[in-house]
Amino acid sequence: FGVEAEFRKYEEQHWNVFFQELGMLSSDLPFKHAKLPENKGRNRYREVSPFDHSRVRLQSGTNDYINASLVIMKEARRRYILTQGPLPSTCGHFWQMVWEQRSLGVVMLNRIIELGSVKCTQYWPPREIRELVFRDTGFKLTLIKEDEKANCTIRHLELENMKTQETRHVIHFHYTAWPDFGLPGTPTSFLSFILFVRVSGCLAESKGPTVVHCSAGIGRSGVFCLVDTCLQLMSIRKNPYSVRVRDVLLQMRKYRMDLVQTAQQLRFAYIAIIEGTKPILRSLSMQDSMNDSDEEDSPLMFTPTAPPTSLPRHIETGSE
Ligand code: PTR
Ligand code: PTR
Repeated sequence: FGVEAEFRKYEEQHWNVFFQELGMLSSDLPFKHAKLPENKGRNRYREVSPFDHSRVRLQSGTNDYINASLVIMKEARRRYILTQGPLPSTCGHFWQMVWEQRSLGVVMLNRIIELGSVKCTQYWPPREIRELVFRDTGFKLTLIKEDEKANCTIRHLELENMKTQETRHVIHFHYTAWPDFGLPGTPTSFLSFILFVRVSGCLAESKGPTVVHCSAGIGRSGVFCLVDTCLQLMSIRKNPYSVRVRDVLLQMRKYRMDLVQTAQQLRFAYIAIIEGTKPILRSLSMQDSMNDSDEEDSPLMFTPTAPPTSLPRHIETGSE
C-alpha cells in the first residue's frame, strides 16, 4: 500500500538522499523573537528557534517569549505544542503555558541526563518531594500518582494556579527508552506509548493542545507527532493508501523547523506507521459490513494487551 511502497522506494535508493531533499523543500520562515537579546537565555540551543508565526505566546508577565510552537494538523484534528526541554529559568514559563493553553497531556521523550550531560531540567516534583512551587509565575505542582512501566512512566499531577487557587489535572507521559539522535526501542513499544497517550483523551479536540517535548523539541518530538498524525489521518479518511508521510512531514515543518532530526529517525517513523496501519486495515475490512462509526480516536489501533505481530523481515529496524 501507499506508505509501504514509499518505504520500499527509499530503502532501495538512499534515506540520506531523501532526507536531504526534504530539508531543501522545508519551510524557511522568520524567527525574530527567538533572536532578541532578552530572549537569549530562554533558548536551550542556539540553532533551534520557534518561527514567529506559530510561536506560543505567554499571556501574562512582561515577556511573552517561550521556545514553543503550535503545530496545527487540521484534517487530522490534531494540535500539538512542540517545545524544548525546560531550562532552570523557564520551568515556571512551561507550566504557565500548560495552564494558559489548557493542556491536559505533557509528552516527554527524553531523559534528564543523556550521554553524561543534562538535556532538560527536572520540571516536575520527584517522588521524595511531591511538591514544587514556581514562584516566578505563581504555579504549584503536586505529584499525585506515578506509574512506572517498562518503557515509560505515567505521572498524574495537580497544577495549581496560586493566584486563583484553581487546580487542574495534568498527565505526564514520559517515554524513557529513546536516546538523543538514536531510535526508540521497538516500533511496538513506541506504538503502545502513543496508544497510552491516545486513550487518556488528552489529544481530543475538546482539550488544549498536548505539549510534546524532548531536548530541543524537534527530533524525537517530530517523530511522535508524525506517526500519530499519519495514523490518525488514515483512520479519518478510512483510507490508509492516501496518506503520504513525506507530505505530512513537510506540512508539519511549516510550524516548527527541522522536525525529525535524522534519516534513521525518519525511517523509523515509516516503520512504526506501517506497523500501526495493520490494525486500521483489519478494522476497516470489518467495518465494511457494519455501520460507520465517527468517533474521534476510535480504537482503530492495536491494543497494548494484543501487541502487533512482529515486523516482516524486510523492514526490521536498523541500528544507527
Ligand atoms: N528545581 C527546578 C530547577 O531548579 O530548575 C525547577 C524550579 C524552577 C523550581 C524554578 C522552582 C523555581 O522557581 P522558584 O525558585 O522561584 O520557586
Ligand atoms: N543541534 C543541537 C545539538 O546537536 O546539540 C541541538 C539539538 C539537540 C537538536 C537535540 C536536536 C536534538 O534532538 P531532540 O529534538 O530529539 O531533543
